Amino acid sequence: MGTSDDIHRIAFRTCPLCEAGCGLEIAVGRGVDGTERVVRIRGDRDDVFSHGYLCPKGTTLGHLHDDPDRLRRPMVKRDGVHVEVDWDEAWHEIEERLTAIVRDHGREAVGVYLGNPSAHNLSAMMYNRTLLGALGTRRRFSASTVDQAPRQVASGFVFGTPVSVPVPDLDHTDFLVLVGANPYASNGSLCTAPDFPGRIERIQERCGTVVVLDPRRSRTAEQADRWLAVRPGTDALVLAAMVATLAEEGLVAPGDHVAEVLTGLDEVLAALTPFTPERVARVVGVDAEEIRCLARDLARASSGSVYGRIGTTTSGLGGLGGFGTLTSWLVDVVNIATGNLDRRGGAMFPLPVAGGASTRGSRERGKGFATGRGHTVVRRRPEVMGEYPAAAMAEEITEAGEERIRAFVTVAGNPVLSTPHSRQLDDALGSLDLMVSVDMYLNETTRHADVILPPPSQLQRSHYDLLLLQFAVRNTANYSEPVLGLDEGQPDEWEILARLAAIAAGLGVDADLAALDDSTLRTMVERSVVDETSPFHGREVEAVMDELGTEPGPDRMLDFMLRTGPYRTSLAALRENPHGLDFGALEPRLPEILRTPSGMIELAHPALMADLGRLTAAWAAADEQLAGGQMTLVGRRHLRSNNSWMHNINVLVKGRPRCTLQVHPDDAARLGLTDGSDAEVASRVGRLVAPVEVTDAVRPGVVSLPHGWGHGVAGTRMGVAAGVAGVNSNLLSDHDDLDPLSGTSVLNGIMVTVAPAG
Ligand SMILES: Nc1nc2c(c(=O)[nH]1)N[C@H]1C(S)=C(S)[C@@H](COP(=O)(O)OP(=O)(O)OC[C@H]3O[C@@H](n4cnc5c(=O)[nH]c(N)nc54)[C@H](O)[C@@H]3O)O[C@H]1N2
Ligand SMILES: Nc1nc2c(c(=O)[nH]1)N[C@H]1C(S)=C(S)[C@@H](COP(=O)(O)OP(=O)(O)OC[C@H]3O[C@@H](n4cnc5c(=O)[nH]c(N)nc54)[C@H](O)[C@@H]3O)O[C@H]1N2
Ligand code: SF4
Ligand SMILES: [Mo]
Repeated sequence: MGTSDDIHRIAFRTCPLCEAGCGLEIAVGRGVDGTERVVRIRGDRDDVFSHGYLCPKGTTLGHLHDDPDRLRRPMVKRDGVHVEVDWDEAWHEIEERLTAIVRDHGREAVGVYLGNPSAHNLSAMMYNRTLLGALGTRRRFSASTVDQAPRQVASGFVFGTPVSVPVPDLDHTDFLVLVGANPYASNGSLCTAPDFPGRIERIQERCGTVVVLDPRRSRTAEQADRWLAVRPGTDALVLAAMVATLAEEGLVAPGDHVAEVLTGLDEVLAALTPFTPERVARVVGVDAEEIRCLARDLARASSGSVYGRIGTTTSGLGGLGGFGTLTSWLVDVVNIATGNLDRRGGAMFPLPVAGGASTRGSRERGKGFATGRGHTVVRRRPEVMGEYPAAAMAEEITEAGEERIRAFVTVAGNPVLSTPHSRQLDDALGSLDLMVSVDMYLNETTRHADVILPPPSQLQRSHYDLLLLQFAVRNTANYSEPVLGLDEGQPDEWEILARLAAIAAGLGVDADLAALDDSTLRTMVERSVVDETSPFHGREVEAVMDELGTEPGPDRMLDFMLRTGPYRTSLAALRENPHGLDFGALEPRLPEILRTPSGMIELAHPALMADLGRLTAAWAAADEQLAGGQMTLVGRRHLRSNNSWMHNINVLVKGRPRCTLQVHPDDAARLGLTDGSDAEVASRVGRLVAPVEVTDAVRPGVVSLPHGWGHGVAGTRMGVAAGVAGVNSNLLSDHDDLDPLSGTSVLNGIMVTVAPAG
């Protein structure tokens, strides 16, 4: 990075690193060789949504771009070693080998995993679909099943589509209950809100109340007015007990606007009657009276919103399964019962500017949401939202006999560090006939790839948060031009994905990508000219195509979506407004968002009601575990980290080692562990050694280890990360322990034994 006097222009763009989507002001200078480089990044004070806020990660996009370990050219594995090749050679290598596998074993012999940064990437948002279609396999996996899938499944059942996810109306609520979320570290998730911490503090400034449920006294819990140190995996019981309290004390009042479109509430209330605070208190580890008070206070608050995140979707009762879907549903039940769904200050549905499945006009009766269109081979795990559980990847590669996955594609994912039972997956990837990765690093996962296709850096492409603005606390839109140009011969990421798709579809290495792109867009336009709600209704397809221009790529598709979206804006309008456009606070959206078969909120969906039986059984078993002194493991995030990557940026990882095992002082004394000593942690599937940090920030019986560490493995090429201490916590998570409704892994609340190492 240069010095400030080098600056010759300022660019504005949205940070693509996490869900907050902060506006950045980027000062660009020129190096001695004349190439442009980033001199400084700070928050864009004029950004309509983030108003200048940013976190330390956002300032490092220049470092990421300049990182010498970031791959600029494709890599092909020759005799077990990765060597740089030109793009042509990489494409031919893939074509030859992928075509043979598909010819000999069919399309189901190919598996694909899409990682988290795909969700922050316009190219991937537009072209992953094309790639999946071209691969033609049902063996699709993604980070969703180690993340938010349960939240979406609950929405699917109750509201009719998995994208109708209510978000807390942060800027207007008077009572916020955060369950298993730590936005002071994560900056928020499934709730796009730059400066989430500031928004929390403003709730308190206006005399509102913030409550946190978390087995750890996280930074967010420290800031909160109340912290309930729940035992991991027991949130469903706490929420059920809140509902039971509301019912018993006559506090259930969904409000007329919801009551009109609600079915099943009485059935749900009846089913939750046994879950009284007094009965669940022992297992959840929170006093019954505290649960009752929380329910009462929320019901009486002028507005309130319960918001659940990673600690709700990926948690389970150690070894007894995950309860992410049930917990997410119970969040909705509490919000509904307290009259907080779809009203100002409550849990609301955004109206995204670029459109989306539930943005169109009036309520339509939908087909409803179902899972199980297909099953995995080995354990018959059901399909959910077009995917199988990430936890099943390894066994589908190694244990499916003639039906095994032989070729595997990863896009923007590092499942060897981020999905359960990593050792098993690491071995499985090593046994493939072909692996192709679209990724910018040679890391723990891509070291297994026969071909690595690197996208340009984050600063070399355009950006629009197509997905995450669907979960925003204000309806805003912001488009970013690329800040830096592409390198000589470097394809854009959409071209990489489209070329890979063309090869998978059998069109060869020289397919005309512009023509393919035209045909994808034409399909969208053809649909819109016959859609009465579209501004293009009744127009000639060719005329609309002409209007959208001839430049292929995601920007043109985005333009189409903006024009047909609810605010009828356009890419040109966003280009004229580099700090974004604000379309205002969230507005009530019932009933138009509903897509259930009945057109109502189907609160007592049979799949959810049936799952209550599983919760009751696990509750009894958990009671026994508790008596036996079982320790459970949870994770945590750090502001200067981003899942398993960005650990090659020195300014973000330097300082004290962060990958420590946090242990409560009482447990440390009992187990013979001291601060700084090494502990051996073992689960059903694995074991590891980590340095102990004795702290009362975790509740007794719980230990915490962050995920995403354990770099420096042979065959990787990340010089800085390799030197950072840490272990891979997913060596301990169990591929067999998941939420059956969503296929999502239990990553929090893992049964472990902890002992001094050695
Ligand atoms: N134990 C435990 N495990 C967890 C979690 C947890 O809380 N605890 N959290 C889970 C969650 S929420 C998630 S989302 C997953 C994340 O899991 P993954 O999505 O599998 O992994 P990431 O660590 O995000 O790795 C991202 C990869 O994408 C590459 N990359 C970055 N940007 C781009 C880009 O623009 N294009 C391309 N092509 N590649 C890019 C990086 O080099 C890296 O290899 O981890 C999950 N795993
Ligand atoms: N700095 C940084 N920011 C990130 C990421 C990152 O890795 N680093 N990752 C991004 C991604 S992909 C995601 S999905 C989001 C996640 O965003 P958040 O959900 O806010 O993530 P965490 O900070 O892990 O917070 C989860 C909290 O749940 C608690 N918890 C664990 N188990 C339980 C339980 O059983 N019950 C309850 N009530 N709480 C529990 C943990 O102690 C932790 O404090 O963050 C995003 N932002
Ligand atoms: S909080 Fe940090 S990483 Fe997230 S968008 Fe803002 S600057 Fe980027
Ligand atoms: Mo995530």
